[in-house]
Amino acid sequence: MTTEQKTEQKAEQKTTYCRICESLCGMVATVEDGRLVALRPDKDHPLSTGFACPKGIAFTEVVNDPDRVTSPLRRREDGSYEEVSWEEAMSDIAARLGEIHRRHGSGAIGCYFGNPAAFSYAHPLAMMLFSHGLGLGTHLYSASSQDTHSRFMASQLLYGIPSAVPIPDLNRTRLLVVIGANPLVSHGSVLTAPRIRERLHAVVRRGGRVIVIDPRRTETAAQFEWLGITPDTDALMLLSLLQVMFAENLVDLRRVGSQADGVDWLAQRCAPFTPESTGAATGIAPDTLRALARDLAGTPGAAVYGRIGTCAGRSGMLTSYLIDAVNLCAGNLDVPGGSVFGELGFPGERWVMQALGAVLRFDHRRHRSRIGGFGNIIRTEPATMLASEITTPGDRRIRALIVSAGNPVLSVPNGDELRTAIGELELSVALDIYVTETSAACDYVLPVTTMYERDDFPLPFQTFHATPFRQATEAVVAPRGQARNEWDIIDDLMSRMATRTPVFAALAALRTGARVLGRRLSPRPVADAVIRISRGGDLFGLRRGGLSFARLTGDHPHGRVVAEQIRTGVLKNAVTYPDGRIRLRHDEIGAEVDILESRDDPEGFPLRLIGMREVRSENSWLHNAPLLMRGDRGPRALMHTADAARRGIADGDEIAVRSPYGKIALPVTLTDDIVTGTVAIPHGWGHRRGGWRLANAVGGANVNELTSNAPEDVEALSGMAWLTGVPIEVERT
Ligand SMILES: Nc1nc2c(c(=O)[nH]1)N[C@H]1C(S)=C(S)[C@@H](COP(=O)(O)OP(=O)(O)OC[C@H]3O[C@@H](n4cnc5c(=O)[nH]c(N)nc54)[C@H](O)[C@@H]3O)O[C@H]1N2
Ligand SMILES: Nc1nc2c(c(=O)[nH]1)N[C@H]1C(S)=C(S)[C@@H](COP(=O)(O)OP(=O)(O)OC[C@H]3O[C@@H](n4cnc5c(=O)[nH]c(N)nc54)[C@H](O)[C@@H]3O)O[C@H]1N2
Ligand code: SF4
Ligand SMILES: [Mo]
Repeated sequence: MTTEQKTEQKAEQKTTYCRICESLCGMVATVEDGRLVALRPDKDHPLSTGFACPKGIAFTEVVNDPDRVTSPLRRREDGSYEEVSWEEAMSDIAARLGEIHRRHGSGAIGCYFGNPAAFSYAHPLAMMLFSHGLGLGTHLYSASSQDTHSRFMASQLLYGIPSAVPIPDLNRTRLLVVIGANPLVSHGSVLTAPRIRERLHAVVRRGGRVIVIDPRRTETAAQFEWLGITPDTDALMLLSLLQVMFAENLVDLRRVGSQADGVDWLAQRCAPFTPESTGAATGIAPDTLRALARDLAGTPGAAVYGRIGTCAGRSGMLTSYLIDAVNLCAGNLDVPGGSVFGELGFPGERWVMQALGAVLRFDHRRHRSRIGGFGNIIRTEPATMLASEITTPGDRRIRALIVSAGNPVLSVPNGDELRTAIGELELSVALDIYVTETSAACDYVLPVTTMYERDDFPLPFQTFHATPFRQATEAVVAPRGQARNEWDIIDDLMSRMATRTPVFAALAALRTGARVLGRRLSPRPVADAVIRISRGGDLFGLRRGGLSFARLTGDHPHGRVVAEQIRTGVLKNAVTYPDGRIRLRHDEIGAEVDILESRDDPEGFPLRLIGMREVRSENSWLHNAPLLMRGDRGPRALMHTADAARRGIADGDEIAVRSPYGKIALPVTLTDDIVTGTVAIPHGWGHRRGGWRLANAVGGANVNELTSNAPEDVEALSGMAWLTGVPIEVERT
């Protein structure tokens, strides 16, 4: 037997899936002596069929990273960290947190959970139970206010519930218009579709078209049709699409009237926005826009899809609303190949969602952030206000903060101010796998498991699958060092706190009950129940051969397609207003349209900043994996050759970028593949103080030093951060 064969024998192959991005590609983990030694794409996964991107493969380096936090750390006076035991860390945190709660109430406590939390079924649940359990005053934040709040708010207005976000029916569409998304790099967002590149090419192969509307000729745009647009003008462009559809009688008014109220109001509001009147601002020629409106209305099964580029401008909520309005008026909402609503498919889903929608709408009206007065979206406040909530004296001032799976110092506008604010807290605790720009500012860093060290089911993404699909996994390896999963840490914290709110008391009772049965309190039954009652589930034994958590991991390790296509004709279930009808007419939408026409731009900042995701980054946190950092990594600005020439800037020069809110410096690459007047800069860089050596060595500039955390720069209704279309000027340094 060769050495290789011996290793083969000793090594176990475990089927699982990647949870870095929303594609959720199938993976096979090679585990040797309990250690993860390799990850490769799972050929037998029904949707990703042997595909994984470089990040997915490189994740072994994250799990085994020598710079990973593997025991609880406590910060010393001088800013360095000492290792402490879990017992020491947890008893101190519980005592201090309990004391702050007793003295100041739940309003003195803030919790932020970042993007990776959404990939675990247990983690968001733990954060919700903890923060709401402390009382209704707790400030809860997530990455969503920098990502999807505008989209959620539009859905709340249109359909009565933030979670009703339609996705393009990728499998059947004949015309896909992608606005402000770059799926060839991002692999899809609010849309789970592994091998998305092939799936887009398949649209063209079956005779359809893919059009990308983006200020940059992105990796996606380069492979399909590109329509360049001036940043932050999508709302104008969409209003014009609607104007053309109504003016040219392309809207089937009877049909739309059967789905929605307020069509006349919408027609009247968009009437002034002829393509001629918006063309100068958007940069899109009137004829091109007219043709697009006719194609959208004339193609059975066409879909408009928007993402970060349409969500993160100053009018993200209005833009998201208008995308759906265009889909609706073109006759493409809730039809095969159009823009469709995923569902879990459990009995009584409609009534459960109606109740949930009513609660969330009430909560939005009722609970306002202390600074800025922003309404809650899915119970979370705008993270852009976090720094001010810490530094502004008064009732409900945040004095203790728990950050889990987030790096808000780099991901939220005005990171510097947030870092300083964290330093002023009475207590700050980070749950992370690394010491980052954010956790380095915290009193404690608690080591957590990576995705391969926990069981999982991607609960939040179930309704965004382009092909309805279920997969669950057991942990592939044991936690490294003393790492624990977030549920166990938060549960332990709650059990140690003397706080006796109704939720804490109920959890204590459940914990005791579990102990009597010789078990620990676990959220797994929640995920199991969702799987069992949803489409394909075993309905707790009523449906033979149906799915449960255990059946998924045991009998279907590669996952299971539960329906070939997304069901259409489900609008009455998706809309949670009691009459089941879409509501187009809203004063808030009217007000946003008015703002479009009255907005002034600051003088001296003629260029516009946009974001740019990179193939080998995931927001701020894969910059310590050697495989992903090969070559000349680090953020570079991308700007048009003509804009550069006018400023005497050459390719590779170091430039200073100024906005009214801040200034950074970084090297520039020149290109003609970007709309003039636009500069693209990736986010997630700016590593200096963390414990990750490779990331620090590259460092890079934090683009969020150019964005604003003033309340007036946060979207009024949704609390969405303003991250794209920010006015800037650049010069050679
Ligand atoms: N490789 C990689 N993949 C990722 C991530 C990552 O960091 N790296 N992050 C993940 C996360 S958290 C998310 S939310 C998703 C995001 O998924 P996507 O939204 O698909 O990704 P982005 O690259 O941000 O694409 C936004 C696009 O909008 C364009 N844009 C900017 N401003 C405007 C505008 O005003 N109008 C229009 N029409 N377009 C505009 C940008 O040029 C860019 O091409 O990606 C996920 N996947
Ligand atoms: N300018 C600009 N800013 C942006 C964006 C943009 O396009 N432009 N995009 C925004 C978007 S869409 C997003 S989603 C946010 C992301 O914002 P955040 O979620 O705040 O930041 P991330 O960089 O994703 O940081 C994730 C952290 O979680 C840690 N981590 C990884 N896995 C786990 C885990 O399993 N458990 C725990 N506890 N920790 C883990 C990582 O080490 C890292 O520190 O950034 C936003 N900010
Ligand atoms: S595209 Fe890459 S990062 Fe995203 S799930 Fe697949 S392998 Fe993971
Ligand atoms: Mo995101």
